[in-house]
Amino acid sequence: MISRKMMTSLNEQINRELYSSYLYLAMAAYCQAEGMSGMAKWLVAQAEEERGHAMKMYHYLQEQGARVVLKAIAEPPAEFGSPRQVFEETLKHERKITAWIHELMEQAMREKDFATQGLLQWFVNEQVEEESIAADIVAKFKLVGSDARGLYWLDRELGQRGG
Ligand code: OFO
Repeated sequence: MISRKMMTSLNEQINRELYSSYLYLAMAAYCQAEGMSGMAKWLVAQAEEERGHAMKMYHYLQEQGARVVLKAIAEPPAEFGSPRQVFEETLKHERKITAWIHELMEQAMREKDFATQGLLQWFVNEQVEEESIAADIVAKFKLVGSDARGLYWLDRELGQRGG
């Protein structure tokens, strides 16, 4: 059993993960419209991964006999300026998500909720990976600058990601 407060916090995080999924899907649609189909493919896969994160918390709440309550998902932007800005935004977004996960962990520690700490440890580790991958892509964008061949290569490279 988990506290009511923890239940509310995890429900809020489900909403943030679903928003992440929606945001990445919006970014994918933008990149596709910009002719960057490899980047779009990467972002669609990322959107699916975020839905998986939401579902992980969804199932956990149910296993704990707690109630899942879904709230409205905010509208993501449709324009991002450039593909490079899409990935800079991705990194910023992931850092924000990491901060929220850490806040949840702090709450679970305060409440001595060991089961939720176990769940959140998975997310803490996952965020290290999420940030590192996004930072790596941003670094590659900086490297290629506005070189068309470089961008073509980066698009192909990101398109290698499996769904
Ligand atoms: Fe769910 O990790 Fe990204 O947002």
